[in-house]
Amino acid sequence: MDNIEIARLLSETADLMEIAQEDAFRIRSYRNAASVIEGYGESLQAIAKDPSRKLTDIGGIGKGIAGAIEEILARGTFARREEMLERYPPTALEMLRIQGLGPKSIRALWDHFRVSTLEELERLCREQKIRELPRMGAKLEEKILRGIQLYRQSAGRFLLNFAASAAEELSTHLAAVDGVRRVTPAGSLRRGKETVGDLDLLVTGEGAEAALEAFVKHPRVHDVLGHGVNKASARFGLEGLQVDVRAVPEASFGAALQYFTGSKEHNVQLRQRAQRMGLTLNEYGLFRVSDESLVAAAAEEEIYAALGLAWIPPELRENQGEIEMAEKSGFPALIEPGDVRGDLHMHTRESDGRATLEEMAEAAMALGYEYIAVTDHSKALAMANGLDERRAVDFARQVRAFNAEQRGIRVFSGLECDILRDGRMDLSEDALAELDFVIASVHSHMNIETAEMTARLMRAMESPSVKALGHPTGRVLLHREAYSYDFDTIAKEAARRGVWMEINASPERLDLHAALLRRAKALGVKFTISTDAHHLKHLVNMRYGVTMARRGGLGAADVMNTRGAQEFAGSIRRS
Ligand code: DGT
Ligand code: CA
Ligand code: CA
Ligand code: ZN
Repeated sequence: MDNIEIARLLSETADLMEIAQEDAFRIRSYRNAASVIEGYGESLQAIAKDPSRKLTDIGGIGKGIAGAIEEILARGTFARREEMLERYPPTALEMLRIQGLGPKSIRALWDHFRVSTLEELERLCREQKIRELPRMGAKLEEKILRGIQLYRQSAGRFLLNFAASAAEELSTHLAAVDGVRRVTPAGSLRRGKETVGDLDLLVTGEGAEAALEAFVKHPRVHDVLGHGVNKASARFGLEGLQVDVRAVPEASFGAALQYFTGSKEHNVQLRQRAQRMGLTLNEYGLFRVSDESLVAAAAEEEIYAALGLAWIPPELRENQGEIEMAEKSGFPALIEPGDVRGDLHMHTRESDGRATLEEMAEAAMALGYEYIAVTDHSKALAMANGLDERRAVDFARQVRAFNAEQRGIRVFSGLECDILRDGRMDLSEDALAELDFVIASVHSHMNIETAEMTARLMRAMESPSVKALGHPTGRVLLHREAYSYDFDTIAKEAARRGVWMEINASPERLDLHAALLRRAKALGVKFTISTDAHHLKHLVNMRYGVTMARRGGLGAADVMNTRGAQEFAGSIRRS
Protein backbone atom coordinates (compact mmCIF):
# COMPACT_ATOMS: atom_id res chain seq x y z
CA MET A 1 0.00 0.00 0.00
CA ASP A 2 1.78 3.18 -1.12
CA ASN A 3 1.07 6.79 -0.20
CA ILE A 4 -0.84 7.51 -3.39
CA GLU A 5 -3.27 4.66 -2.74
CA ILE A 6 -3.83 5.77 0.84
CA ALA A 7 -4.45 9.33 -0.34
CA ARG A 8 -6.89 8.11 -2.96
CA LEU A 9 -8.96 6.15 -0.44
CA LEU A 10 -9.16 9.20 1.85
CA SER A 11 -10.09 11.61 -0.89
CA GLU A 12 -12.72 9.27 -2.33
CA THR A 13 -14.24 8.92 1.13
CA ALA A 14 -14.31 12.72 1.44
CA ASP A 15 -16.27 12.90 -1.81
CA LEU A 16 -18.78 10.35 -0.60
CA MET A 17 -19.12 12.23 2.68
CA GLU A 18 -19.92 15.30 0.66
CA ILE A 19 -22.79 13.51 -1.03
CA ALA A 20 -23.97 12.38 2.39
CA GLN A 21 -23.74 16.04 3.45
CA GLU A 22 -21.62 15.36 6.45
CA ASP A 23 -19.79 17.92 8.47
CA ALA A 24 -17.80 20.23 6.17
CA PHE A 25 -14.95 20.47 8.62
CA ARG A 26 -14.44 16.72 8.70
CA ILE A 27 -14.65 16.48 4.94
CA ARG A 28 -11.97 19.13 4.66
CA SER A 29 -9.70 17.33 7.09
CA TYR A 30 -9.87 14.19 4.90
CA ARG A 31 -9.09 16.24 1.79
CA ASN A 32 -6.18 18.02 3.45
CA ALA A 33 -4.73 14.78 4.70
CA ALA A 34 -5.03 13.25 1.23
CA SER A 35 -3.11 16.07 -0.38
CA VAL A 36 -0.41 16.00 2.30
CA ILE A 37 0.05 12.23 2.00
CA GLU A 38 0.03 12.30 -1.77
CA GLY A 39 3.09 14.54 -1.84
CA TYR A 40 4.83 13.10 1.22
CA GLY A 41 8.42 12.08 0.52
CA GLU A 42 8.48 9.09 2.85
CA SER A 43 6.42 5.91 2.88
CA LEU A 44 3.63 6.07 5.47
CA GLN A 45 3.78 2.32 5.75
CA ALA A 46 7.40 2.57 6.92
CA ILE A 47 6.54 5.29 9.41
CA ALA A 48 3.64 3.28 10.82
CA LYS A 49 5.88 0.22 11.27
CA ASP A 50 8.53 2.19 13.13
CA PRO A 51 7.67 2.08 16.86
CA SER A 52 9.69 5.24 17.50
CA ARG A 53 7.53 7.34 15.20
CA LYS A 54 3.96 8.54 14.99
CA LEU A 55 1.78 9.32 11.99
CA THR A 56 0.32 12.26 13.87
CA ASP A 57 3.72 13.97 13.70
CA ILE A 58 3.00 14.63 10.04
CA GLY A 59 1.35 18.04 9.65
CA GLY A 60 -2.32 17.76 8.64
CA ILE A 61 -2.76 14.30 10.12
CA GLY A 62 -4.75 14.19 13.33
CA LYS A 63 -5.70 11.26 15.51
CA GLY A 64 -8.80 10.29 13.52
CA ILE A 65 -7.02 10.22 10.17
CA ALA A 66 -4.02 8.42 11.66
CA GLY A 67 -6.41 5.72 12.87
CA ALA A 68 -7.90 5.44 9.39
CA ILE A 69 -4.43 5.12 7.86
CA GLU A 70 -3.49 2.35 10.27
CA GLU A 71 -6.67 0.54 9.36
CA ILE A 72 -5.91 0.97 5.66
CA LEU A 73 -2.41 -0.40 6.15
CA ALA A 74 -3.76 -3.38 8.08
CA ARG A 75 -6.65 -4.37 5.83
CA GLY A 76 -6.77 -2.19 2.75
CA THR A 77 -9.79 -0.12 3.74
CA PHE A 78 -11.33 1.57 6.77
CA ALA A 79 -14.64 1.53 8.56
CA ARG A 80 -15.72 5.00 7.54
CA ARG A 81 -15.17 4.23 3.89
CA GLU A 82 -17.04 0.94 4.09
CA GLU A 83 -19.93 2.67 5.75
CA MET A 84 -20.02 5.27 2.97
CA LEU A 85 -19.76 2.64 0.24
CA GLU A 86 -22.77 0.88 1.70
CA ARG A 87 -24.78 4.03 1.17
CA TYR A 88 -23.32 5.26 -2.09
CA PRO A 89 -21.31 3.23 -4.59
CA PRO A 90 -18.04 4.66 -5.97
CA THR A 91 -19.75 5.25 -9.32
CA ALA A 92 -21.68 8.06 -7.62
CA LEU A 93 -18.39 9.95 -7.44
CA GLU A 94 -18.37 10.50 -11.17
CA MET A 95 -21.62 12.38 -10.80
CA LEU A 96 -19.88 14.95 -8.60
CA ARG A 97 -17.84 15.97 -11.61
CA ILE A 98 -20.92 16.94 -13.62
CA GLN A 99 -21.54 20.64 -13.93
CA GLY A 100 -24.90 21.67 -12.50
CA LEU A 101 -25.11 18.70 -10.21
CA GLY A 102 -24.15 19.24 -6.58
CA PRO A 103 -23.88 16.76 -3.73
CA LYS A 104 -27.42 17.63 -2.64
CA SER A 105 -29.00 16.75 -5.99
CA ILE A 106 -26.90 13.61 -6.29
CA ARG A 107 -28.17 12.52 -2.96
CA ALA A 108 -31.78 13.24 -3.92
CA LEU A 109 -31.34 11.31 -7.16
CA TRP A 110 -29.86 8.43 -5.25
CA ASP A 111 -32.58 8.39 -2.61
CA HIS A 112 -35.30 8.46 -5.23
CA PHE A 113 -33.95 6.49 -8.20
CA ARG A 114 -30.85 4.75 -6.83
CA VAL A 115 -29.04 6.26 -9.81
CA SER A 116 -25.29 5.88 -9.54
CA THR A 117 -23.83 5.87 -13.04
CA LEU A 118 -23.66 8.52 -15.72
CA GLU A 119 -25.45 6.22 -18.16
CA GLU A 120 -28.41 5.82 -15.80
CA LEU A 121 -28.45 9.52 -15.11
CA GLU A 122 -28.42 10.26 -18.84
CA ARG A 123 -31.32 7.88 -19.42
CA LEU A 124 -33.37 9.45 -16.63
CA CYS A 125 -32.86 12.88 -18.18
CA ARG A 126 -33.86 11.68 -21.63
CA GLU A 127 -36.95 9.97 -20.23
CA GLN A 128 -37.78 13.22 -18.42
CA LYS A 129 -37.92 11.53 -15.06
CA ILE A 130 -35.81 14.04 -13.15
CA ARG A 131 -38.62 16.59 -13.21
CA GLU A 132 -40.70 14.30 -11.00
CA LEU A 133 -38.55 15.32 -8.06
CA PRO A 134 -39.26 18.45 -6.03
CA ARG A 135 -37.39 21.55 -7.20
CA MET A 136 -36.05 19.75 -10.27
CA GLY A 137 -37.36 20.58 -13.72
CA ALA A 138 -36.92 20.28 -17.47
CA LYS A 139 -34.18 22.92 -17.37
CA LEU A 140 -32.13 20.83 -14.97
CA GLU A 141 -32.52 17.77 -17.20
CA GLU A 142 -31.11 19.72 -20.13
CA LYS A 143 -28.35 21.12 -17.99
CA ILE A 144 -27.35 17.69 -16.74
CA LEU A 145 -27.28 16.31 -20.28
CA ARG A 146 -24.98 19.13 -21.38
CA GLY A 147 -22.90 18.58 -18.25
CA ILE A 148 -22.46 14.90 -19.06
CA GLN A 149 -21.41 15.75 -22.60
CA LEU A 150 -18.88 18.28 -21.35
CA TYR A 151 -17.59 15.83 -18.77
CA ARG A 152 -17.03 13.16 -21.40
CA GLN A 153 -15.10 15.61 -23.57
CA SER A 154 -12.92 16.80 -20.74
CA ALA A 155 -12.46 13.57 -18.79
CA GLY A 156 -8.79 12.76 -18.46
CA ARG A 157 -7.58 16.28 -19.28
CA PHE A 158 -5.77 18.57 -16.86
CA LEU A 159 -5.38 22.30 -16.43
CA LEU A 160 -2.25 23.87 -17.87
CA ASN A 161 -0.93 25.05 -14.50
CA PHE A 162 -1.24 21.58 -13.02
CA ALA A 163 0.67 20.05 -15.93
CA ALA A 164 3.26 22.83 -15.75
CA SER A 165 3.95 22.32 -12.06
CA ALA A 166 4.11 18.55 -12.52
CA ALA A 167 6.63 19.14 -15.33
CA GLU A 168 8.68 21.43 -13.11
CA GLU A 169 8.75 18.99 -10.22
CA LEU A 170 9.73 16.06 -12.46
CA SER A 171 12.26 18.09 -14.45
CA THR A 172 14.08 19.08 -11.27
CA HIS A 173 14.10 15.45 -10.19
CA LEU A 174 15.42 14.17 -13.53
CA ALA A 175 17.92 16.97 -14.09
CA ALA A 176 19.62 15.95 -10.83
CA VAL A 177 20.47 12.52 -12.25
CA ASP A 178 24.15 12.12 -13.16
CA GLY A 179 24.90 12.61 -16.84
CA VAL A 180 21.57 14.18 -17.75
CA ARG A 181 22.07 17.10 -20.10
CA ARG A 182 18.60 18.47 -20.59
CA VAL A 183 15.03 17.80 -19.57
CA THR A 184 12.54 19.55 -21.83
CA PRO A 185 8.76 19.47 -21.93
CA ALA A 186 7.21 18.85 -25.36
CA GLY A 187 3.62 18.10 -26.43
CA SER A 188 0.61 20.23 -25.61
CA LEU A 189 2.32 21.71 -22.54
CA ARG A 190 5.04 23.24 -24.69
CA ARG A 191 2.39 24.57 -27.06
CA GLY A 192 0.65 26.14 -24.07
CA LYS A 193 -2.65 24.45 -24.71
CA GLU A 194 -5.27 25.30 -22.08
CA THR A 195 -5.66 21.69 -21.05
CA VAL A 196 -3.18 18.87 -21.28
CA GLY A 197 -3.98 15.20 -21.91
CA ASP A 198 -0.62 13.80 -20.98
CA LEU A 199 2.79 15.24 -20.23
CA ASP A 200 5.65 14.60 -22.65
CA LEU A 201 9.20 15.06 -21.37
CA LEU A 202 12.41 14.63 -23.36
CA VAL A 203 15.71 13.79 -21.69
CA THR A 204 19.17 13.89 -23.28
CA GLY A 205 22.68 13.01 -22.16
CA GLU A 206 24.38 9.75 -21.27
CA GLY A 207 22.40 9.71 -18.03
CA ALA A 208 19.09 9.65 -19.91
CA GLU A 209 18.46 5.97 -19.33
CA ALA A 210 19.17 6.40 -15.61
CA ALA A 211 16.72 9.29 -15.64
CA LEU A 212 13.97 6.92 -16.76
CA GLU A 213 14.78 4.79 -13.70
CA ALA A 214 14.65 7.83 -11.46
CA PHE A 215 11.35 8.84 -13.00
CA VAL A 216 9.51 5.62 -12.20
CA LYS A 217 10.91 5.76 -8.66
CA HIS A 218 9.75 9.30 -7.95
CA PRO A 219 7.51 9.28 -4.82
CA ARG A 220 4.54 10.75 -6.68
CA VAL A 221 4.89 8.49 -9.71
CA HIS A 222 2.83 5.30 -9.75
CA ASP A 223 1.06 2.85 -12.06
CA VAL A 224 4.03 2.38 -14.39
CA LEU A 225 2.52 1.63 -17.79
CA GLY A 226 5.78 0.88 -19.54
CA HIS A 227 9.51 1.18 -18.94
CA GLY A 228 12.12 0.48 -21.61
CA VAL A 229 15.51 1.96 -22.49
CA ASN A 230 14.05 4.79 -24.59
CA LYS A 231 10.75 5.52 -22.91
CA ALA A 232 8.92 5.25 -19.63
CA SER A 233 5.24 5.99 -19.02
CA ALA A 234 3.51 6.24 -15.68
CA ARG A 235 0.99 8.28 -13.74
CA PHE A 236 1.79 11.25 -11.56
CA GLY A 237 0.07 12.40 -8.40
CA LEU A 238 -3.31 11.71 -6.95
CA GLU A 239 -4.92 13.12 -10.07
CA GLY A 240 -3.21 10.48 -12.18
CA LEU A 241 -1.75 12.68 -14.94
CA GLN A 242 -0.03 10.39 -17.44
CA VAL A 243 3.59 11.25 -18.13
CA ASP A 244 5.70 9.97 -21.04
CA VAL A 245 9.44 10.42 -20.59
CA ARG A 246 11.61 9.78 -23.63
CA ALA A 247 15.37 9.42 -23.73
CA VAL A 248 16.61 10.95 -26.99
CA PRO A 249 20.12 11.32 -28.45
CA GLU A 250 21.54 14.81 -28.16
CA ALA A 251 22.43 14.71 -31.87
CA SER A 252 18.77 14.46 -32.88
CA PHE A 253 17.33 16.53 -30.04
CA GLY A 254 15.89 19.15 -32.41
CA ALA A 255 14.07 16.55 -34.49
CA ALA A 256 12.67 14.82 -31.40
CA LEU A 257 11.59 18.10 -29.86
CA GLN A 258 9.91 19.15 -33.09
CA TYR A 259 8.16 15.80 -33.50
CA PHE A 260 6.94 15.42 -29.92
CA THR A 261 5.86 19.03 -29.61
CA GLY A 262 3.30 18.53 -32.33
CA SER A 263 0.57 19.28 -32.83
CA LYS A 264 -0.20 16.22 -34.84
CA GLU A 265 -1.90 18.39 -37.45
CA HIS A 266 1.07 20.75 -37.65
CA ASN A 267 3.40 17.79 -38.08
CA VAL A 268 1.28 16.31 -40.86
CA GLN A 269 1.55 19.58 -42.81
CA LEU A 270 5.25 19.75 -42.20
CA ARG A 271 5.86 16.19 -43.36
CA GLN A 272 3.87 16.79 -46.53
CA ARG A 273 5.95 19.87 -47.21
CA ALA A 274 9.11 17.84 -46.69
CA GLN A 275 7.86 15.22 -49.13
CA ARG A 276 7.24 17.83 -51.81
CA MET A 277 10.87 18.87 -51.37
CA GLY A 278 12.18 15.31 -51.74
CA LEU A 279 12.78 15.07 -48.00
CA THR A 280 11.44 12.95 -45.19
CA LEU A 281 10.89 14.14 -41.60
CA ASN A 282 10.63 12.02 -38.48
CA GLU A 283 11.64 12.11 -34.83
CA TYR A 284 15.27 11.30 -35.77
CA GLY A 285 15.80 14.04 -38.30
CA LEU A 286 15.16 15.52 -41.72
CA PHE A 287 16.64 13.29 -44.46
CA ARG A 288 16.98 13.30 -48.25
CA VAL A 289 14.79 10.62 -49.79
CA SER A 290 17.32 9.97 -52.60
CA ASP A 291 20.27 8.81 -50.51
CA GLU A 292 18.90 8.89 -46.93
CA SER A 293 21.57 11.46 -46.02
CA LEU A 294 20.91 13.69 -43.06
CA VAL A 295 19.87 17.31 -43.66
CA ALA A 296 19.13 18.51 -40.11
CA ALA A 297 18.46 17.04 -36.68
CA ALA A 298 20.25 18.81 -33.85
CA ALA A 299 18.13 21.95 -33.58
CA GLU A 300 14.54 22.82 -34.42
CA GLU A 301 15.63 26.01 -36.16
CA GLU A 302 17.76 24.04 -38.63
CA ILE A 303 14.86 21.78 -39.50
CA TYR A 304 12.46 24.62 -40.14
CA ALA A 305 15.15 26.50 -42.06
CA ALA A 306 15.87 23.49 -44.27
CA LEU A 307 12.15 23.37 -45.05
CA GLY A 308 12.30 27.03 -46.13
CA LEU A 309 10.51 28.22 -43.03
CA ALA A 310 11.12 30.64 -40.19
CA TRP A 311 11.21 28.89 -36.80
CA ILE A 312 7.63 28.66 -35.56
CA PRO A 313 6.88 29.46 -31.90
CA PRO A 314 5.40 26.30 -30.30
CA GLU A 315 2.24 28.16 -29.24
CA LEU A 316 1.35 28.62 -32.90
CA ARG A 317 1.84 25.03 -34.03
CA GLU A 318 -1.84 24.18 -34.32
CA ASN A 319 -2.17 24.18 -38.12
CA GLN A 320 -3.96 27.51 -38.13
CA GLY A 321 -2.05 29.07 -41.00
CA GLU A 322 1.30 29.32 -39.20
CA ILE A 323 3.19 27.41 -41.86
CA GLU A 324 2.08 29.81 -44.60
CA MET A 325 3.17 32.72 -42.43
CA ALA A 326 6.53 31.14 -41.68
CA GLU A 327 7.00 30.66 -45.42
CA LYS A 328 6.25 34.24 -46.40
CA SER A 329 7.16 36.84 -43.86
CA GLY A 330 7.90 35.05 -40.64
CA PHE A 331 6.19 36.23 -37.50
CA PRO A 332 5.86 39.64 -35.98
CA ALA A 333 7.27 39.36 -32.47
CA LEU A 334 4.81 37.78 -30.06
CA ILE A 335 4.27 39.25 -26.62
CA GLU A 336 6.57 37.92 -23.88
CA PRO A 337 6.10 37.70 -20.11
CA GLY A 338 8.65 40.47 -19.57
CA ASP A 339 6.56 42.91 -21.65
CA VAL A 340 3.80 43.04 -19.03
CA ARG A 341 4.14 46.03 -16.72
CA GLY A 342 1.01 45.80 -14.63
CA ASP A 343 -1.80 43.51 -13.58
CA LEU A 344 -5.29 44.96 -13.98
CA HIS A 345 -7.67 42.49 -12.34
CA MET A 346 -7.35 41.34 -8.75
CA HIS A 347 -9.44 40.99 -5.61
CA THR A 348 -8.67 41.85 -2.00
CA ARG A 349 -10.34 41.30 1.34
CA GLU A 350 -12.73 44.11 0.43
CA SER A 351 -14.61 41.38 -1.46
CA ASP A 352 -13.61 37.74 -1.84
CA GLY A 353 -9.81 38.02 -2.03
CA ARG A 354 -7.46 36.90 0.72
CA ALA A 355 -4.89 39.71 0.87
CA THR A 356 -5.03 43.45 1.53
CA LEU A 357 -4.41 46.23 -0.95
CA GLU A 358 -0.98 46.82 0.58
CA GLU A 359 -0.03 43.16 0.39
CA MET A 360 -1.15 42.90 -3.22
CA ALA A 361 0.79 46.03 -4.14
CA GLU A 362 3.91 44.76 -2.45
CA ALA A 363 3.71 41.36 -4.11
CA ALA A 364 3.14 43.03 -7.49
CA MET A 365 6.16 45.24 -6.93
CA ALA A 366 8.25 42.17 -6.14
CA LEU A 367 7.20 40.82 -9.54
CA GLY A 368 8.58 43.95 -11.13
CA TYR A 369 5.28 45.62 -12.01
CA GLU A 370 4.97 49.39 -12.29
CA TYR A 371 1.26 49.46 -11.59
CA ILE A 372 -1.80 47.42 -10.70
CA ALA A 373 -5.52 47.93 -10.70
CA VAL A 374 -7.37 46.52 -7.73
CA THR A 375 -10.80 45.42 -8.90
CA ASP A 376 -13.02 43.98 -6.23
CA HIS A 377 -16.53 42.74 -6.92
CA SER A 378 -19.64 44.90 -6.91
CA LYS A 379 -22.65 44.44 -4.66
CA ALA A 380 -24.64 42.10 -6.93
CA LEU A 381 -22.17 39.44 -5.89
CA ALA A 382 -23.43 39.49 -2.34
CA MET A 383 -21.78 36.15 -1.59
CA ALA A 384 -18.43 37.77 -2.35
CA ASN A 385 -19.29 40.79 -0.19
CA GLY A 386 -19.23 43.03 -3.27
CA LEU A 387 -18.88 46.79 -2.91
CA ASP A 388 -21.86 49.13 -3.00
CA GLU A 389 -21.59 52.75 -4.14
CA ARG A 390 -20.47 54.07 -0.81
CA ARG A 391 -17.74 51.47 -0.35
CA ALA A 392 -16.55 51.91 -3.94
CA VAL A 393 -16.13 55.66 -3.50
CA ASP A 394 -14.44 55.03 -0.17
CA PHE A 395 -12.10 52.59 -1.80
CA ALA A 396 -11.11 55.13 -4.47
CA ARG A 397 -10.20 57.51 -1.66
CA GLN A 398 -8.15 54.82 0.05
CA VAL A 399 -6.21 54.23 -3.15
CA ARG A 400 -5.52 57.94 -3.59
CA ALA A 401 -4.09 57.96 -0.07
CA PHE A 402 -1.97 54.91 -0.89
CA ASN A 403 -0.58 56.55 -4.01
CA ALA A 404 0.19 59.73 -2.11
CA GLU A 405 2.67 57.74 -0.04
CA GLN A 406 4.70 56.92 -3.18
CA ARG A 407 5.48 53.35 -2.31
CA GLY A 408 7.14 52.63 -5.64
CA ILE A 409 4.13 51.18 -7.43
CA ARG A 410 1.09 52.96 -8.75
CA VAL A 411 -2.32 51.58 -7.86
CA PHE A 412 -5.40 52.30 -9.93
CA SER A 413 -8.67 52.10 -8.09
CA GLY A 414 -10.84 49.66 -9.91
CA LEU A 415 -13.92 47.54 -9.74
CA GLU A 416 -15.10 44.36 -11.39
CA CYS A 417 -18.62 45.57 -11.82
CA ASP A 418 -21.38 43.06 -12.44
CA ILE A 419 -23.36 43.39 -15.63
CA LEU A 420 -26.96 42.94 -14.52
CA ARG A 421 -29.31 40.77 -16.52
CA ASP A 422 -30.60 43.72 -18.53
CA GLY A 423 -27.13 45.05 -19.27
CA ARG A 424 -27.12 47.85 -16.72
CA MET A 425 -24.10 48.26 -14.48
CA ASP A 426 -24.52 47.12 -10.90
CA LEU A 427 -23.38 50.51 -9.50
CA SER A 428 -24.47 54.03 -10.42
CA GLU A 429 -22.49 55.98 -13.00
CA ASP A 430 -21.63 58.58 -10.36
CA ALA A 431 -19.89 56.00 -8.24
CA LEU A 432 -18.18 54.32 -11.19
CA ALA A 433 -16.86 57.71 -12.32
CA GLU A 434 -14.83 57.92 -9.10
CA LEU A 435 -12.83 54.85 -10.06
CA ASP A 436 -9.85 54.68 -12.41
CA PHE A 437 -10.47 51.33 -14.03
CA VAL A 438 -13.82 49.57 -14.28
CA ILE A 439 -14.07 46.05 -15.66
CA ALA A 440 -17.54 44.85 -16.58
CA SER A 441 -18.24 41.15 -16.06
CA VAL A 442 -21.10 38.69 -16.27
CA HIS A 443 -21.47 36.50 -13.18
CA SER A 444 -25.17 35.66 -13.27
CA HIS A 445 -27.89 34.61 -15.73
CA MET A 446 -25.34 32.95 -17.95
CA ASN A 447 -27.82 30.69 -19.71
CA ILE A 448 -29.96 33.35 -21.39
CA GLU A 449 -30.60 33.30 -25.14
CA THR A 450 -27.91 34.42 -27.58
CA ALA A 451 -29.72 37.59 -28.68
CA GLU A 452 -30.45 38.64 -25.13
CA MET A 453 -26.84 38.12 -24.07
CA THR A 454 -25.59 40.09 -27.07
CA ALA A 455 -27.93 42.98 -26.20
CA ARG A 456 -26.85 42.76 -22.58
CA LEU A 457 -23.15 43.13 -23.42
CA MET A 458 -23.87 45.90 -25.93
CA ARG A 459 -25.68 47.84 -23.25
CA ALA A 460 -22.92 47.26 -20.72
CA MET A 461 -20.46 48.95 -23.07
CA GLU A 462 -22.66 52.05 -23.15
CA SER A 463 -21.46 52.88 -19.66
CA PRO A 464 -18.77 55.55 -20.12
CA SER A 465 -16.82 54.14 -17.17
CA VAL A 466 -16.35 50.64 -18.53
CA LYS A 467 -12.79 50.16 -19.74
CA ALA A 468 -12.72 46.40 -20.27
CA LEU A 469 -14.85 43.29 -20.50
CA GLY A 470 -13.76 40.77 -17.88
CA HIS A 471 -13.37 37.07 -18.79
CA PRO A 472 -15.36 37.76 -21.95
CA THR A 473 -16.81 34.29 -22.65
CA GLY A 474 -17.31 33.11 -19.08
CA ARG A 475 -15.96 29.65 -19.74
CA VAL A 476 -14.53 27.64 -16.86
CA LEU A 477 -12.22 24.98 -18.23
CA LEU A 478 -13.33 21.36 -17.84
CA HIS A 479 -16.38 22.67 -16.05
CA ARG A 480 -18.51 25.32 -17.73
CA GLU A 481 -18.98 26.30 -21.34
CA ALA A 482 -18.83 29.82 -22.70
CA TYR A 483 -22.08 31.71 -22.63
CA SER A 484 -23.64 32.34 -25.94
CA TYR A 485 -23.60 35.69 -27.77
CA ASP A 486 -22.69 37.14 -31.14
CA PHE A 487 -18.97 37.57 -30.66
CA ASP A 488 -18.32 39.64 -33.79
CA THR A 489 -21.00 42.18 -32.87
CA ILE A 490 -19.53 42.62 -29.41
CA ALA A 491 -15.93 42.73 -30.62
CA LYS A 492 -16.77 45.38 -33.25
CA GLU A 493 -18.55 47.49 -30.67
CA ALA A 494 -15.67 47.08 -28.22
CA ALA A 495 -13.25 48.26 -30.90
CA ARG A 496 -15.48 51.20 -31.81
CA ARG A 497 -15.88 52.34 -28.22
CA GLY A 498 -12.32 51.62 -27.15
CA VAL A 499 -13.46 49.02 -24.62
CA TRP A 500 -10.70 46.44 -24.18
CA MET A 501 -11.18 42.73 -23.91
CA GLU A 502 -9.52 40.92 -21.05
CA ILE A 503 -7.43 37.82 -21.35
CA ASN A 504 -8.14 36.33 -17.97
CA ALA A 505 -4.97 34.47 -16.98
CA SER A 506 -6.56 32.37 -14.27
CA PRO A 507 -5.75 28.77 -15.27
CA GLU A 508 -9.38 27.81 -14.68
CA ARG A 509 -10.51 30.30 -17.28
CA LEU A 510 -7.89 31.35 -19.85
CA ASP A 511 -10.54 33.48 -21.46
CA LEU A 512 -10.34 34.68 -24.28
CA HIS A 513 -8.82 31.75 -26.14
CA ALA A 514 -6.67 31.83 -29.28
CA ALA A 515 -9.33 31.68 -31.98
CA LEU A 516 -11.37 34.51 -30.46
CA LEU A 517 -8.23 36.57 -29.86
CA ARG A 518 -7.39 36.37 -33.55
CA ARG A 519 -10.92 37.28 -34.49
CA ALA A 520 -11.09 40.21 -32.06
CA LYS A 521 -7.70 41.49 -33.12
CA ALA A 522 -8.78 41.41 -36.76
CA LEU A 523 -11.79 43.50 -35.76
CA GLY A 524 -9.59 46.12 -34.12
CA VAL A 525 -9.90 45.18 -30.44
CA LYS A 526 -7.19 45.94 -27.86
CA PHE A 527 -6.60 43.64 -24.90
CA THR A 528 -5.50 43.45 -21.30
CA ILE A 529 -3.93 40.39 -19.67
CA SER A 530 -4.75 40.04 -15.99
CA THR A 531 -4.65 37.37 -13.36
CA ASP A 532 -7.95 37.87 -11.52
CA ALA A 533 -5.88 37.02 -8.45
CA HIS A 534 -7.81 36.28 -5.27
CA HIS A 535 -4.60 35.48 -3.43
CA LEU A 536 -1.00 36.72 -3.55
CA LYS A 537 0.17 33.48 -5.07
CA HIS A 538 -2.21 33.88 -8.02
CA LEU A 539 -0.29 36.89 -9.32
CA VAL A 540 2.25 34.59 -10.96
CA ASN A 541 -0.46 33.17 -13.22
CA MET A 542 0.22 36.06 -15.60
CA ARG A 543 2.45 33.73 -17.62
CA TYR A 544 -0.55 31.62 -18.65
CA GLY A 545 -2.38 34.69 -19.91
CA VAL A 546 0.69 35.65 -21.92
CA THR A 547 0.76 32.14 -23.34
CA MET A 548 -2.85 32.54 -24.48
CA ALA A 549 -2.01 35.89 -26.06
CA ARG A 550 0.86 34.26 -27.94
CA ARG A 551 -1.41 31.47 -29.11
CA GLY A 552 -3.69 34.18 -30.44
CA GLY A 553 -0.78 35.79 -32.30
CA LEU A 554 -0.73 38.98 -30.21
CA GLY A 555 2.28 41.26 -29.93
CA ALA A 556 3.04 43.61 -27.05
CA ALA A 557 1.35 46.49 -28.87
CA ASP A 558 -2.01 44.69 -28.81
CA VAL A 559 -1.98 44.53 -25.02
CA MET A 560 -2.59 47.70 -23.02
CA ASN A 561 -0.81 46.66 -19.85
CA THR A 562 2.51 46.53 -21.66
CA ARG A 563 2.43 50.33 -21.64
CA GLY A 564 4.44 52.23 -19.06
CA ALA A 565 2.56 53.63 -16.06
CA GLN A 566 2.35 57.18 -17.48
CA GLU A 567 1.09 56.12 -20.85
CA PHE A 568 -1.31 53.63 -19.35
CA ALA A 569 -2.72 56.25 -17.00
CA GLY A 570 -3.23 58.50 -20.00
CA SER A 571 -5.10 55.77 -21.84
CA ILE A 572 -7.68 55.37 -19.07
CA ARG A 573 -8.15 59.07 -18.35
CA ARG A 574 -11.71 60.18 -19.00
CA SER A 575 -11.95 62.64 -21.83
P1 DGT B 1 -2.43 16.00 -25.37
O1 DGT B 1 -1.45 15.10 -24.72
O2 DGT B 1 -3.70 15.34 -25.73
O3 DGT B 1 -2.68 17.23 -24.58
O4 DGT B 1 -1.82 16.51 -26.76
P2 DGT B 1 -0.37 16.30 -27.35
O5 DGT B 1 -0.26 17.19 -28.52
O6 DGT B 1 0.67 16.44 -26.30
O7 DGT B 1 -0.42 14.83 -27.93
P3 DGT B 1 0.39 13.51 -27.59
O8 DGT B 1 0.85 13.46 -26.18
O9 DGT B 1 -0.44 12.37 -28.06
O10 DGT B 1 1.64 13.56 -28.54
C1 DGT B 1 2.65 14.51 -28.38
C2 DGT B 1 3.13 14.94 -29.71
O11 DGT B 1 3.81 13.88 -30.36
C3 DGT B 1 1.99 15.30 -30.64
O12 DGT B 1 1.59 16.64 -30.49
C4 DGT B 1 2.59 15.00 -31.98
C5 DGT B 1 3.52 13.86 -31.72
N1 DGT B 1 2.93 12.56 -32.06
C6 DGT B 1 2.64 11.59 -31.20
N2 DGT B 1 2.12 10.55 -31.83
C7 DGT B 1 2.04 10.88 -33.10
C8 DGT B 1 1.56 10.22 -34.28
O13 DGT B 1 1.09 9.08 -34.25
N3 DGT B 1 1.61 10.90 -35.44
C9 DGT B 1 2.13 12.15 -35.48
N4 DGT B 1 2.16 12.80 -36.61
N5 DGT B 1 2.56 12.80 -34.41
C10 DGT B 1 2.54 12.17 -33.24
CA1 CA C 1 0.81 15.09 -24.46
CA1 CA D 1 2.10 11.62 -24.93
ZN1 ZN E 1 -15.16 37.79 -12.48
